[in-house]
Amino acid sequence: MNDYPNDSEFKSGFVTIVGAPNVGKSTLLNRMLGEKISITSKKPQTTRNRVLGVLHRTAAQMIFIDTPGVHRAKKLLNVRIVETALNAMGDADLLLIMIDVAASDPVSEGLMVKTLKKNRKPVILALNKIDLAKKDDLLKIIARWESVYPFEAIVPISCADGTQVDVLMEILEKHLPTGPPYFPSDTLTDLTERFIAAELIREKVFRLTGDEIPYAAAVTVDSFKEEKNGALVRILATIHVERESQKGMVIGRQGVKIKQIGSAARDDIQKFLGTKVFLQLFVRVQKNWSKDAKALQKLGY
Ligand SMILES: Nc1nc2c(ncn2[C@@H]2O[C@H](COP(=O)(O)OP(=O)(O)O)[C@@H](O)[C@H]2O)c(=O)[nH]1
Ligand SMILES: [Mg+2]
Repeated sequence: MNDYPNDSEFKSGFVTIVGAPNVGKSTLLNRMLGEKISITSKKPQTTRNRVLGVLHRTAAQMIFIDTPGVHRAKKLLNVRIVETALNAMGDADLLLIMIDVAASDPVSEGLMVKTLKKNRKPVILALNKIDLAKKDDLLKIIARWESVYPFEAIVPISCADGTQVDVLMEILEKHLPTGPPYFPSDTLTDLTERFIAAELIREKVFRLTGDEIPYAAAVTVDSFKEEKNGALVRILATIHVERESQKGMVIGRQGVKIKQIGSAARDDIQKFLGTKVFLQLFVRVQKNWSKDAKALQKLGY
């Protein structure tokens, strides 16, 4: 780690991103890192596992933890998420709460604030999706949040077009403790390339199939081989579904759907790996994988 200046002013720390499903946590992480390591979609519960992403800046190293949402009754959802995140925060230095300004829910947000008050670490509030809000409404939303909790900062942002994301990063950096970096300067994430490839395929299943399939689907990478001195990566992967009928939907008429999924996933994996990718997909029925603990473990959950 001697590629960093030995600077007593250098900042380094963990930031946990917390918010209801679909507020844009994974989109924000990808935008800050400039790399897609956390998959996103319009459907809630896209993120299934914890994602760690490392952002290297001139004077700071920020380590972000992107958390999955939690399935619960709607009103309690935000509270549960914050409770879970507070419990899971462990050694985190900063909490970044994210709200969707176009879908705010005063009741559950009130409960969330109550939960937040048990926390002793600094909290920054990002009000996301301001591209969808009217200016008047946004001002009211800011005023409401200012009155309910002593956030270190409230930052309106849009992850869709990048508005104020740089400002948010400055503010996060300001509130990090000083200290040496935790990771070498070439570390982007603790996830393997193989795992990210599986996730990028799962993202296409989320985005390109109907309502039922995404939650019934899991993806495994069965083989991941570099060829031609690393210029080509050959990937064989399986999309697991729970029922024969779902298999039909993933494959589509004359294989149209699976071709779409495969070519969109290949494009993203190529971008991520920076090499050519040959991707071959299989679809397999594995009855009730999502309820079967053993099957879940096998699939990496
Ligand atoms: N209009 C708009 N959409 C956004 C913004 N940020 C994220 N989204 C969309 O919101 C959806 C959920 O985003 P995602 O990052 O998966 O949310 P997560 O569940 O909190 O991780 C996706 O369709 C994103 O493209 C934003 O600033 N503006
Ligand atoms: Mg997510």
